Amino acid sequence: MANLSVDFCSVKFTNPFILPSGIITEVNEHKRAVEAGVGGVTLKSLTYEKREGNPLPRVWKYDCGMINSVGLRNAGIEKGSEEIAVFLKENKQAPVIVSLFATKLKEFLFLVEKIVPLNPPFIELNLSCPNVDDEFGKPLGMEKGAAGEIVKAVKKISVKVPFLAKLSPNVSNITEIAKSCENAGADGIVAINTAGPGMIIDINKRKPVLGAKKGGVSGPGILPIAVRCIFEIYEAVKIPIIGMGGVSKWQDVVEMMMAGATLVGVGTATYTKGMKVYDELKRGLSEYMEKEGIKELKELVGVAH
Ligand code: RRO
Repeated sequence: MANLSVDFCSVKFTNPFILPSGIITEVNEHKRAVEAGVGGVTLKSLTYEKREGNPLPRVWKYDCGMINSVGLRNAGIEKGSEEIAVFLKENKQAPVIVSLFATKLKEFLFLVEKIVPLNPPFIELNLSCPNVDDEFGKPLGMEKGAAGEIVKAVKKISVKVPFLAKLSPNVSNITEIAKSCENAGADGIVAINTAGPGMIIDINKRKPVLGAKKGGVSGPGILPIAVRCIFEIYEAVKIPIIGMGGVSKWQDVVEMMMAGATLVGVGTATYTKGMKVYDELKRGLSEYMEKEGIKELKELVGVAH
């Protein structure tokens, strides 16, 4: 096997594959991905209050991927932070990214203050959930001013914990938001969240398939959108990028790295191929590196520019 290890914000990952937020909901269940050999795991975004999520069905597969409107189903920060403390103690194999979502700056700061003492390897600020607009309006990270303001305030209190801003592709200019996050002190960018929102209609029932009618689109169909966003962000910022969106084959991983991703999230593909997808990707990537004489993955990052 080629050397697949990667340094990201001075944290070592044994391989570049990350489980994106929300693929697994229960904190403790993330050990399934760790046991399957993923490089790092992102936990489901936590909110201030416990949330039951949107009406069922929340997830629907289709030919080119998946559509979801989970609606931030999570245990809330009190219970969630207790579960995370246990998970962090038990799991030292793969770096953990704790993801947080809020609709107000004050709330974000409260969540960050609760998580920082647990000293996780990373915090992700989810600035981009596509499924709660009807409840809260547009997510804070859809606009560079608000995104920068949150990141700046979080920087002041995050002390030693590096934090990442997760961005939406559903904006007219993703680079100005990424730049604003970098200028405000973010340590890295996660791109992209799901696209859309989209809708699928069951023609027999004559109704949208999702309980919430519309939802974020993921899977192979959005790969070109993700690659374009990562390419543009890479040209605009110096901080590293976790690329994600539609990756299901080793060739997609190479493409995303060439666009500028240092680490690569693989989520929807675990629904279609199971957790063994990480082994398949590692094998494919390793063979490619050996064939091309690549010693370290960083040689690939951004070469398409
Ligand atoms: O929970 C969700 O509905 C959800 C979230 Br928080 C997100 O960031 N992205 C997504 O597609 N779904």
